[in-house]
Amino acid sequence: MKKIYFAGSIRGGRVDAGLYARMIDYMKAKGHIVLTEHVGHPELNPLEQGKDRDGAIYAQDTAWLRESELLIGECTCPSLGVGYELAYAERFGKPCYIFYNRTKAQLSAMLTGDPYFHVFPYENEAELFAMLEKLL
Ligand code: 6IA
Repeated sequence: MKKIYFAGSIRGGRVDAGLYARMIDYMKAKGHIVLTEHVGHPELNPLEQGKDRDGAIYAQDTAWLRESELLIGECTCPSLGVGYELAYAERFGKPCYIFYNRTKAQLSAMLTGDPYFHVFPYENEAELFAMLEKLL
């Protein structure tokens, strides 16, 4: 049983929200704790904002990052927040596993070029879940 920080795009775009939800359900079904379940929530409104709200979000997410044992990121849809979280997790020595669909996206060289990150390109969801199973 591991405490997982799942990172996925919110204001970067919600096209893959359904996939995030399936990944989160899978991790929970394997008995893990996902600290950031809301990332897969279909009704999360990325336009909602406010300085106070955002400050609280930043404080909570960085606390969860420090508390987590590993980070799993789905990075097909580019997100500044996810990029920030990856660098933050690296700074605190948390293992980082990055998934992206290579038929849909090219990952930033700042991620593929950093030997700290474990990068898993996949072609379809079956491949993604097979990789996740090996990892967890
Ligand atoms: O830049 P992005 O918004 O795409 O960044 C997404 C990443 O930042 C996710 O992995 C989250 O962990 C974190 N994040 C961004 N926004 C939120 C949030 N509220 N709540 C929790 N974590 C967040 C957004 C909802 C709000 C717009 C009402």
